Amino acid sequence: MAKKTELNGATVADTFLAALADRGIDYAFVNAGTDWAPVAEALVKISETGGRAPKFINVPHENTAMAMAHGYYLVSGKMQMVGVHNNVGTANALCGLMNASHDHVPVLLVAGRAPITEQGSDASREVLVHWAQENYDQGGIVREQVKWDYELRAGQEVEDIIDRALDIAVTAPEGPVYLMLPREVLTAANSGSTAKPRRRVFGAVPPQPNEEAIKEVAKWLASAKNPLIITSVAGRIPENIDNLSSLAEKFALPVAQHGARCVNLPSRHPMNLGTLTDDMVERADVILVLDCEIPWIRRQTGPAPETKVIHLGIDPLYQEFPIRGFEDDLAIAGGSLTAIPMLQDVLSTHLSEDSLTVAARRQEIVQAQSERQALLEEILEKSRSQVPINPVWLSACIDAVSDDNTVIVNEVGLNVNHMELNHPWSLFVGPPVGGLGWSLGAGLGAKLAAPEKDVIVVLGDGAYMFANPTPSHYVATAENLPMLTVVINNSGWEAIRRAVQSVYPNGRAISSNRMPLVHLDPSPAFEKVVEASGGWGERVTDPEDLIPTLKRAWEIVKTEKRQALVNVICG
Ligand SMILES: Cc1ncc(C[n+]2csc(CCOP(=O)(O)OP(=O)(O)O)c2C)c(N)n1
Ligand SMILES: [Mg+2]
Repeated sequence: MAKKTELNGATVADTFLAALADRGIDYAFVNAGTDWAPVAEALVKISETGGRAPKFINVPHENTAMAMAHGYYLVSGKMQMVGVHNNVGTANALCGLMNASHDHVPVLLVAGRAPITEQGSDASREVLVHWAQENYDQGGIVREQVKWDYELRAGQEVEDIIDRALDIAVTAPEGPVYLMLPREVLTAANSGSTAKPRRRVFGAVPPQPNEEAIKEVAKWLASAKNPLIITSVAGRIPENIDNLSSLAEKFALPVAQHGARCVNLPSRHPMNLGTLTDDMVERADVILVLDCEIPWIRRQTGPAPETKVIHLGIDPLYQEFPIRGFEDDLAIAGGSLTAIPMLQDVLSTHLSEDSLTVAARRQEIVQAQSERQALLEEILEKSRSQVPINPVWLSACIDAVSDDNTVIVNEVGLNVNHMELNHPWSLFVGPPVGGLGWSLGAGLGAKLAAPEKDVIVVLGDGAYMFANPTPSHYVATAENLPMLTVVINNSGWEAIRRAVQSVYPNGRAISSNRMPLVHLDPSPAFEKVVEASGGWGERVTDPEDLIPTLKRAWEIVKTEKRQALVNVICG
């Protein structure tokens, strides 16, 4: 006869939930399985007895759940939990996990385990799948993408295990951690009915840059004629936007962005050169690569041999990449939050902001910026009436209907050079590993973290189909998270067409009538998919209709609190 599971006394599951809530895990984005039975039981007990637990949100795809935790963190800086079903749920979460890992986003990913006993406990195996759902090494599925993985064992203090997981996840470089919970352990009685409190702040203080090394950088920058700062994510730390603005402005140090995933400088900052171009790299005599994984594309460009190159970041060598061969004269491990003001202080002792060098450079940059602006306007003018709609025009239209309260989550296709983005929350771009299907979930997480903000997700037609649209639209309605989705629909995978063109510029595929592997036609009526969850959808083909349709969609999102989708037929 099996032992009776605990009905009234405290179980490990109760303590687990209370400990999470006490540690600031407000949400659990969960896609459950048979392994989650003890948690379902504990949640009801907790609600009846006034206990504490994160709010559980049912998310009908693991990738979406991962992306929700990801988006939530980007907007709030607060780590959350994702719950999945043993090995199979873990497999489905893996792409989202890679996105979090390479974007340095901490997430507590919790997976059940198939019951480890065949008999002898109420938690023992009761369905066929429990045999095949046990892996020899379940943690091995995720080990390359997480900073820590562990299985909670019988008799262990659950709070200590959670604390260890959270400490590791939030310590820079941040990243996901993986905890497995066997059903037998969760159902076991736990004598301590209240979770042990947490005494100190989470994680370790990030490494500080070496002062001597910063002095060296300041010396090089002070004597540079054409210095250049390249970044992709410095602005992920909101204070960095002001600090970098001040450093760049004071000493006329231009900033270009390569693979920017956030706002690093306000768009109209005089030193913001926008997207990096090859000639900027080739012309510079000192380059500071600041919080940037991929500063340029090596097969295409690179600094001159005498150019001094500095890489600065928490891990300036990006050891997560097996190969990364960007040259440098100095690599400095340290947090940019400290490094930027430190550099500004030291640079002030070498270079006066009123010096002739700085004044001349400022003048030159002002001139170059006005030429750049004129060119951008010319490009925009040409795109304005093109059919099918040009993504440049779409970017400008999205900009036109956005304001300081807008959060843009972009997976594929926006041209930020045609937009004005000024705040830390104005833009979040998909992770560098590019596991498609991220942005709908990330947008939902962003909206949950900042319900007062207006969230717009912009993604390609390919990305939309990767993003589990039915689960995502379902969550938007079920959890009251209305947002606007804009699909840049070119009926295919333009990225693949570009790759073929790049590798075989004179090849057969590029001149064939229909290139293989790139077409997604007939294109589905995505505007109807959102209707299935009570949303509003519209398709736009005429560039003149774009702004009015986007405005109408926003109106529905903001006043009716209904999600909306605009399917933009693009070239
Ligand atoms: C999970 C995943 N599978 C496949 C790819 C390879 N891939 C990169 S871009 C791309 C096409 C994206 O299509 P879409 O969103 O329509 O953007 P477009 O290329 O048309 O601009 C694909 C399939 C990927 N990055 N991630
Ligand atoms: Mg496409």
